[in-house]
Amino acid sequence: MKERLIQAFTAKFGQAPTVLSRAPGRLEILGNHTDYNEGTVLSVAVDREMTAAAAPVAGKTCRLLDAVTGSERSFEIDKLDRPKRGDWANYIKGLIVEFQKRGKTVPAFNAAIGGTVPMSAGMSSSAALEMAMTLIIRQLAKADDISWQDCARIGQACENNYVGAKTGLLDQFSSLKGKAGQLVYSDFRSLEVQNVPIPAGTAFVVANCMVKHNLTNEYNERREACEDAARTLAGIYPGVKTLRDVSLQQLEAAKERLKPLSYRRALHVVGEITRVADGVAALQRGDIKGFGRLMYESQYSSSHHFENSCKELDMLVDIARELPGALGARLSGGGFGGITVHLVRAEVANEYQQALIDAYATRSGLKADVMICKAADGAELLSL
Ligand code: GAF
Repeated sequence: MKERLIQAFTAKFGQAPTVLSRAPGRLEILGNHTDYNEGTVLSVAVDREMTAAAAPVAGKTCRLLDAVTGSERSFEIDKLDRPKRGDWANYIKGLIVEFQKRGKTVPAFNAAIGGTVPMSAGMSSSAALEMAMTLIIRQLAKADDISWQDCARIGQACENNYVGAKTGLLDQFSSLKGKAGQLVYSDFRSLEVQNVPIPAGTAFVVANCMVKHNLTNEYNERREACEDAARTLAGIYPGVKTLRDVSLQQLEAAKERLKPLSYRRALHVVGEITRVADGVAALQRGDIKGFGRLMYESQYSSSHHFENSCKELDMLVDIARELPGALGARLSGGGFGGITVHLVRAEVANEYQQALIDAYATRSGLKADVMICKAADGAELLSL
């Protein structure tokens, strides 16, 4: 992987790269749409990653190569004010803008990117690309004072301001703080993370339902509804700033004063934050079945309260309930299509994978892309 990227870089730009990085994609295991409500999430960085190689150049022109598709871009480093809708280069230009806003001088550079995170499937290929490139730009700009949390914020700001999706910090945190064999527990209020061991004898099976709806509009609408609920609740309960501060009991007691839609969105988020705490406790006492049940409850809540599931995702989770070896399953990430993550007994993971493909094909007529994912270490610069 690394060697092929270096070769592609050298062939295209006629120079050797001076800096190289990798950053993994992620799965969200429990805690859906909680990050931008200052909640908590259990996620995992996976063994599918984006890699990037770069070298500074004289002048102002940056050149980019997507070493997988051969697609190329070039732009002037001091003319980045207007994103081109839908262009993959936005994920890099937006980062440079954020470094510049923080007073950093980013030299022009050539960069080649590659990777194995499936695109637009819900494993956060975009955050993986952002984090791989953020580490590189930090190095090129000699910006050692940019902390890992700042790196995550730079990726988020790139999404929010340049790409136009009002996403939280989950994907960047997971990509940066993953660890082999471990989950990532993130607290989006304190911005602290801890690694939590993945229960022995389990595996993650990931199924792409092969349907994708418009994420950006739906996502931004969900966020607005959560913020609307938090504003109303802040007027009722002193000290409430975000949905993180609200218990399920308080939410129920205030139900009639909330817009029905905002109430249902808040019910999902507050329920998810509760499920993350319950999930951590279940893992601590070695209750894998209890943990799996929380994943199913999370899916129910997505489907009925947050309405960020779809019939294909529901179908994959329904199939899981019938297959031997499944402990729990739910959608992972923003929703509206994309992937489900299944926690299964490791010894049946291969058979489970095939059984899921077959049952989904029979019921939906679609061929799901199904893979087994392992937990991987977080993003890093690599030696050349
Ligand atoms: C997407 C977003 F990018 C994350 O910030 C998070 O909100 C997630 O959806 C839902 O939990 O991956």
